[in-house]
Amino acid sequence: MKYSDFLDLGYKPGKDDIIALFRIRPSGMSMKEAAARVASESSNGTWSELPETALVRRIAAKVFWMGAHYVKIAYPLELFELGSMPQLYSSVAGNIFGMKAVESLRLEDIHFPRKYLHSFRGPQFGIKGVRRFMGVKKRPLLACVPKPKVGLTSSEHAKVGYDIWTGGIDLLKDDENLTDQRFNRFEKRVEMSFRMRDKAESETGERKSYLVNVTAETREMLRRAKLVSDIGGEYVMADILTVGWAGLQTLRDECQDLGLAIHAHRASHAAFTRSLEHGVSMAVVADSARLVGVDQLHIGTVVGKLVGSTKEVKDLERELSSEIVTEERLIKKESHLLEQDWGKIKPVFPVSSGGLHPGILPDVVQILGKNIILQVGGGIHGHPDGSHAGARAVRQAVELITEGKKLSETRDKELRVALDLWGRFKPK
Ligand code: CAP
Ligand code: MG
Repeated sequence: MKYSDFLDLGYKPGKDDIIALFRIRPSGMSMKEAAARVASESSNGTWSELPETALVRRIAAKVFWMGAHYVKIAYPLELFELGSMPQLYSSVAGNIFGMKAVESLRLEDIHFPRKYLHSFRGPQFGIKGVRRFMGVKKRPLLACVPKPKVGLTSSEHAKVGYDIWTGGIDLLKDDENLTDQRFNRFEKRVEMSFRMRDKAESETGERKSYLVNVTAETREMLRRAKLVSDIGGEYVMADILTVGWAGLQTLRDECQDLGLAIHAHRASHAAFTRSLEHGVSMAVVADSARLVGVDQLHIGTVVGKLVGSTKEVKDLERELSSEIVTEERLIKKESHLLEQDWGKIKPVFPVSSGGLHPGILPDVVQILGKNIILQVGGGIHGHPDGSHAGARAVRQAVELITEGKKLSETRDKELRVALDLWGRFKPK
């Protein structure tokens, strides 16, 4: 088979095909030539002509649609190993990004057929399950990461937990790079924080939980997850890209047995999602995380400290929480989604985080709706009256937003102080 055999613009994808949408900028050749090379290298071809058997022809990918900048490629299901996220990435997000045939290449979205979808577990709890065990029906769930992100001792960390839980926050969250440092040992932190959690629950009468970062080498990560379950936790948190898809799949299996939900932090994603011309989009990462089965995933804020356009962040919310995603027209330079029926794979709770504070929470809810988790770190601990007051200000803001009122109507001191300090400041 030669490169041109991977182009078939008359092909109609079958119901079992995996479809990938790429943005391609060819290098010194036509779009057709570049697209055929991408289909070849991401399925079963190479630069030299190969003898073709019936099997080789059958599992070859086909470029079946081309626009000015985008192409769609269909991959027969047989090319893939069911239930293996690493193998999917080795194919459709593998060698192709380094091909001399392309100036740049971006994998924008993937459509999965039902057979492939159902070879993965998907979330154990999803949005409804999390709302049920947290006992929060309508308002956004609230999370808070201690700051400094690293640099508190285990007991200081637990004390911050107590302050924010009793201030009205539902979830204490570890930072992505807080794991098991000398000054803040994992086991001690977990033990002390859960003791505080129990105290906060009995004092407030509300359900409280802790997103415990178990990120580590895979076997150690499983050991830490077991510890969380033994102590009565509901969640583990993992930095899904730095532990890798294989590690995450193993953790997902373990969490099924332990009955734990997974909070997914996406640290390092922007290394390959940020360029709109090259790499893998965050939508693909979100799809993959939903398939493997995380229960909550960071998607951005639009108005906070990290990059993410309104369109991109809204698309991520749609991809995570819809049962059926409908395809939209391709828009130049923006992200866009392929059609996807998620079947029995549950929706994932979108987490908006990074530079949030009370004054800009209404903007986030206006963009994403109320079925989200709002995570606030610096915007709580930077409150002039401390973390407890900062937590109260966030809860007061969210109560007003949920009732459809303006923050300026507040009579609460803590919220007033936060609004006077930050107004609608957008951090950078
Ligand atoms: C937020 C955060 C998260 C970012 C990650 C932080 O803290 O805990 O890591 O939100 O980005 O340490 O920066 P602040 P994303 O509330 O203090 O900003 O959510 O986009 O994945
Ligand atoms: Mg962080």
